[in-house]
Amino acid sequence: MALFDHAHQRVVLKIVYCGPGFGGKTENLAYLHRHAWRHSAPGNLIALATDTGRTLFFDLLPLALGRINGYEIALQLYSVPGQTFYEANRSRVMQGADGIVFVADSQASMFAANVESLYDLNRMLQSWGMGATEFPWVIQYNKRDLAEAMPIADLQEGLNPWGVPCVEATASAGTGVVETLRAITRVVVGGLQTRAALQQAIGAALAV
Ligand SMILES: Nc1nc2c(ncn2[C@@H]2O[C@H](COP(=O)(O)OP(=O)(O)OP(=O)(O)O)[C@@H](O)[C@H]2O)c(=O)[nH]1
Ligand SMILES: [Mg+2]
Repeated sequence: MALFDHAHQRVVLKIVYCGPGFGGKTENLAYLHRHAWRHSAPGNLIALATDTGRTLFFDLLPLALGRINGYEIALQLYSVPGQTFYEANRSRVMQGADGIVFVADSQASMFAANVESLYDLNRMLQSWGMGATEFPWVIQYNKRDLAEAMPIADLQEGLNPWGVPCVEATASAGTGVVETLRAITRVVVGGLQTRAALQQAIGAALAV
């Protein structure tokens, strides 16, 4: 849960990107890192990957957003490994998340993998004593550029019976990446004024 450090007037929000293997989670963080880097807002992108670039334990991108209502706000963006056999690593990294982005792969051939990964996410939320409608999370439909991408209506019907917010993306081109980050912070942060200030701070940090 959000780390409030009242002594130093600092709040850290932990956002975790999960979803099927090869869906584009690391690509989201890499894009945010590249774009924030020019404005010197983020720390380093720490990527713990296999030598083929698959996430092994996690990626971590810290993003400092400046002061809101007197508090220094920082996001810690994690991506977990999507591959099924890394479940133990995944659940360890997801512990304490304030919000989750489920990166779905829009390709028809990946539909079953999306369903399996969503099942995994639901089981984890249940183990935290939460239902899927009680926890702040959003779905990103990634890889919209590919010919095999399913129509959004079909993806919504098949993958999002809860009606959580969704964003279309082509992470490799950066499309929809910042919108996704805005969407998850919108559902994580309560209070309209704080929410608006946070959206502005994200825009400033990423120059969008
Ligand atoms: N065409 C296309 N390729 C994408 C898109 N997003 C990511 N990719 C590619 O898909 C591959 C997998 O992307 P990653 O970001 O490594 O996937 P991941 O979800 O982190 O995978 P794991 O770490 O194994 O769980 C890479 O080759 C990316 O460049 C997209 O929107 N369109
Ligand atoms: Mg990865």
